[in-house]
Amino acid sequence: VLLYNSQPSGNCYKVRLLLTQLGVPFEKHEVDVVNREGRQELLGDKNPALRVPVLELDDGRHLAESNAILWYLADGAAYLSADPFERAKTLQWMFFEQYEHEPNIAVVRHRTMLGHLGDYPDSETRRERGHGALAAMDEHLGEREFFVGDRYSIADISLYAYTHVAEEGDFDLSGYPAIGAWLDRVAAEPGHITIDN
Ligand SMILES: N[C@@H](CCC(=O)N[C@@H](CS)C(=O)NCC(=O)O)C(=O)O
Repeated sequence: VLLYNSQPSGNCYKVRLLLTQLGVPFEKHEVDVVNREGRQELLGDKNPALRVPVLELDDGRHLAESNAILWYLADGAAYLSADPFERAKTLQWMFFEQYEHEPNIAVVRHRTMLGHLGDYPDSETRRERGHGALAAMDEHLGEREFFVGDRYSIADISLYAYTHVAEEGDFDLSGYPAIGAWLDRVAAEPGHITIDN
């Protein structure tokens, strides 16, 4: 398979991590996520949102949205439960990731890395909401090892991607001990790779 990729993107890292843990070989096509020039030509017929990640299957079909890609790749494997309730719980946490977590933590990190944080009036609101998401995660993880069904799954991969680099957005994680322990557990999973891989 081919992955339209941005190396620092947590959304793309989710897919690289799962592909690696599944042992699926893949190639990367690097896309500049700051400069939008040529994006329509490159991704127009592959992802209506013109964003990465986009996975190109060997038969030429394309799939976008990081969590949809995780779901497709993990279905039938150990990283996604076969139990209907646990599958719905997995979706619950992946929607949480896209609504409560990523728009706040990933956006603040991105702006911080580019030195633009202060240019946006909503940055502090996003930081507060990001902390709200982290507090919810910390409470959930206080009683369990992983997000769903007490085993590592794509819910963990989805939430790990931007949590483990939250400090690049100046989110202090020291007040979230259960998240700290969970980050270590995820990083100790067989086949784990870091975001620079
Ligand atoms: N909801 C999408 C978000 C994808 C996304 O925001 N991709 C960013 C990189 S992390 C991107 O392509 N940005 C370029 C742009 O918006 O022009 C997902 O989960 O895959």
